[in-house]
Amino acid sequence: MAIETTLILCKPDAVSRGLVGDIVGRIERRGYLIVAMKLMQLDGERARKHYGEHEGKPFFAGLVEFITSGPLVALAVEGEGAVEGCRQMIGATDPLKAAPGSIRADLAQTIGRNLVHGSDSIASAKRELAIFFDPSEHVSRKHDLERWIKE
Ligand code: D4T
Repeated sequence: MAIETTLILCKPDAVSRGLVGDIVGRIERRGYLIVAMKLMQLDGERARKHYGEHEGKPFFAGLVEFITSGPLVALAVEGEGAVEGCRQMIGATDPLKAAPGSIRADLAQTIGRNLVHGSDSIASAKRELAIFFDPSEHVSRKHDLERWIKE
């Protein structure tokens, strides 16, 4: 494993339901480090870019409509194996299939309103982070990394 950076989105349903603090709190308590974070409203172009792999699928239009429907909170999250670790914390796409204790199992009911996005690979994380953040928006948490993460 290595220190990785992943993109986490608290989608518009999470913001609307007031669950951002809960979700961010779980990420922080796991020990992952937030290196960038912002509340923003996504435009259609960026939404289609982010969900490009799903273009042509029956749920694509609804997905873009939903992710652009209200503000979301985007985070760049850093830590040892953070891509896989965050996916574990988030749980399976369908909340009914998500592991107990995961964000989706605890807080969501349906696949179309599953609260959170987490990059599914290091390559996706790199591509997706560039959609949401300029490199200059990432802050260094080197000091915290050295203090809190030990192999
Ligand atoms: P995201 O990308 O939001 O972290 O979700 P996952 O990585 O867990 O799942 P995904 O990429 O397969 O799906 C992206 C997004 O589309 C919604 N969705 C998905 C949907 O509304 N209906 C569906 O049938 C599927 C497969 C939910 C998440």
